[in-house]
Amino acid sequence: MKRSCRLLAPACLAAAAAILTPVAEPLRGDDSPDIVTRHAVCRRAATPPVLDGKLDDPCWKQAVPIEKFASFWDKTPREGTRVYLAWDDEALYWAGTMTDAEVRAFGNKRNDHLWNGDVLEFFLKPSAERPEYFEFQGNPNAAVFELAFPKPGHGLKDTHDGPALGTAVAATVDGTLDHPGDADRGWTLEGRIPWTAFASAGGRPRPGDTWKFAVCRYDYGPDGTKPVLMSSAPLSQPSFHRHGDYGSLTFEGPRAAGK
Ligand SMILES: [Ca+2]
Ligand SMILES: [Ca+2]
Repeated sequence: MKRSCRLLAPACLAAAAAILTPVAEPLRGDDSPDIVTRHAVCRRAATPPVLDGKLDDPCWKQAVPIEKFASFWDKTPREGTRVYLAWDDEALYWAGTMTDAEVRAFGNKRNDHLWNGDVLEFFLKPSAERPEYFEFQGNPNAAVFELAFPKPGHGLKDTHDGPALGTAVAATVDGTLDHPGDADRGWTLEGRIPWTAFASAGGRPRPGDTWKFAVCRYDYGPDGTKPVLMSSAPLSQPSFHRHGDYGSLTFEGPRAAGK
């Protein structure tokens, strides 16, 4: 299932610097406060979200947003990305809202190389003891990319050769897609990953289990500029496959009524 619809749809502080006050260094790196998301929780969804690219579903209101993204390899915080996660017995759900002044997409078929345009990527490694890890992507065209890597460093000459994992995404664009020269506002992605996708690594987690994860993004700007890469994880190099750097994601069990 792929659905896409498009929606047609800032204060200055004067700084009074004391002469003898040293200039503060930007708050970056491993020093507090943190600029990335090292730990996150994935809450149970009492009702699965409707994949329509609109994040008005109850599970997203309950989710703990993942908001700290950075190009950690050069210690640069990146604003404007907010990701939500939820799960139930059937699937893992993910959603993201991204501010973006130039929304552009590459690819509209499954496992096209979506990272040649704006894309949100979700990496998961279920076990520290096992080598398998997984990559999921969605772009503003509501195209999906899904791959199960049997081990780190496992290349794939043609990504279209990967077996279907059953993921789906929906996307909405607030602005004009692939229309340079005007000012867009952003885009939203909403996706579903069935637990069967993780069969090679043991399938669905149990409440309390912790996996390794990273949510990553390519944000392309005007023609001739390099895309901005960012991740929720403290990646020490600009490679999204460095699972040793990933954050941890704990799957919460059902919450008591009223909480
Ligand atoms: Ca929705
Ligand atoms: Ca962009």
